Amino acid sequence: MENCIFCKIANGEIPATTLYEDEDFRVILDLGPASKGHALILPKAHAANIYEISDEMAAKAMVLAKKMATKMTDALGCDGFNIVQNNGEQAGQTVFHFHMHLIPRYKGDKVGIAWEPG
Ligand code: D5M
Repeated sequence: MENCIFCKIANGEIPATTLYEDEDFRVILDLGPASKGHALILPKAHAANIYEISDEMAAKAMVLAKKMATKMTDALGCDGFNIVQNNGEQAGQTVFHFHMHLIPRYKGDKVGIAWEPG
């Protein structure tokens, strides 16, 4: 989709720190991390949110989230993991290209996850 920053990042037109890539997804580090290692799963095909993404891609994204969380937990030695996915402005979505947040958690950390806007 034209003028979608996550389309451009996912398809390699704008640089980002890439942790993983395959034909359907790119996983990058979040520019404003909530914790060390905070990453985003970006599908290469545009879908604005959970309502638009195909069942096939939603299923693949979840399988990839499981793999990434497992590998990142080993690599980072974190103590827990949040997987967050926002849909719509009211739910805190700011970039309107479907993405999943992978947020490593560490003992004693304080992470402000926007369950409520503002
Ligand atoms: O999450 C959108 C997330 O995307 C938010 O954590 C910042 C991040 N972001 C925005 N622009 C970039 C770029 N250019 N690189 C990496 N990360 C980025 P949401 O769920 O929509 O609030």
